[in-house]
Amino acid sequence: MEINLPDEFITQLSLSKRIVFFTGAGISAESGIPTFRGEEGIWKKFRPEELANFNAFMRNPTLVWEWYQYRRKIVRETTPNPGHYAIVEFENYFDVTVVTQNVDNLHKRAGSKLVYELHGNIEKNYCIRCKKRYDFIEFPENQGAPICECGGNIRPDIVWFGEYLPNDQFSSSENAAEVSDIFFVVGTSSVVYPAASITNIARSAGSYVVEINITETEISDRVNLFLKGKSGEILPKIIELIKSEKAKT
Ligand code: BV8
Ligand code: ZN
Repeated sequence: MEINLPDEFITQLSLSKRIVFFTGAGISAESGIPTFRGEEGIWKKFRPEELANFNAFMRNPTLVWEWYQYRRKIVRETTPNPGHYAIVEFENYFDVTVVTQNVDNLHKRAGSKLVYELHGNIEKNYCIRCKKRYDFIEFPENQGAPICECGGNIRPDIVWFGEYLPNDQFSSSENAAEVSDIFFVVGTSSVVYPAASITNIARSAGSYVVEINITETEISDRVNLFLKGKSGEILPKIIELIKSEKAKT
């Protein structure tokens, strides 16, 4: 697939030091993980209000727990794709921060060193009563929602609708956006807040905002550069370009 990268972008890359990648479900689509709002999106089958919120969990812990077990299984059967690995390669040339809305752990599995997880991580869990952690545990299949030794329900450490984002992750992400030279928005519909407000911070701070998506989104008319296509194809192309430019110097 031919991707034309404008000279302005190539110049911007040569002048930049700090890069932020703000990613959503689209970057994991080529790993086989369904997105939320696309044609094959999981919200098509399950309504978020019914599952991704605390009341739904308290009403029916087993239904919500099994949904996350189903998604954990998908995540564990997938691997990072060339898009994730290209972002790791950027670390050879730039100071890179990844700010992800994804809970699939794929950026860390690909080897990214600095990843802020705004919506949590599907491999992490905690007891709602005593807050005991139950991270990276293989829970038995179809045993219903697990109960902590204190008797409390164990829940996924994921930010549900109506819940606050982890303060440290969010404020560190805002700071990284503020000082970024280039801010990539990759594979997100940018409809979920307050995560999507990070892009506004980058734009107001004067970062060069590049959106990579297979289709236009509601922010596409407000970015410096919109690259239409799959992130697993575009990001490796940009790395190739960087390597060839570096080889000239
Ligand atoms: C909160 C659940 C109180 C876990 C998720 C304004 C301010 C604050 C809150 C709100 C607000 N307005 C509305 C709200 C409420 C709500 C919200 O934003 N609702 C939206 C839907 C209108 N926000 C909240 O409830 C948040 N908390 O508000 O607390 C508060 C109030 C004030 C201030 C602070 C706090 C909590 C939000 C987190 C909810 N958790 N998930 C789970 O099961 O995962 S949201 C869910 O959407 C996922 O976490 C996901 O990360 C997130 C974003 O989705 P995307 O990643 O963008 O995925 P999507 O499918 O939408 O898009 C994929 C894109 O990829 C598409 O554009 C597609 O074209 C593209 N693509 C596909 N393939 C490729 C590709 N691109 C490139 N290459 C490809 N190959
Ligand atoms: Zn407990």
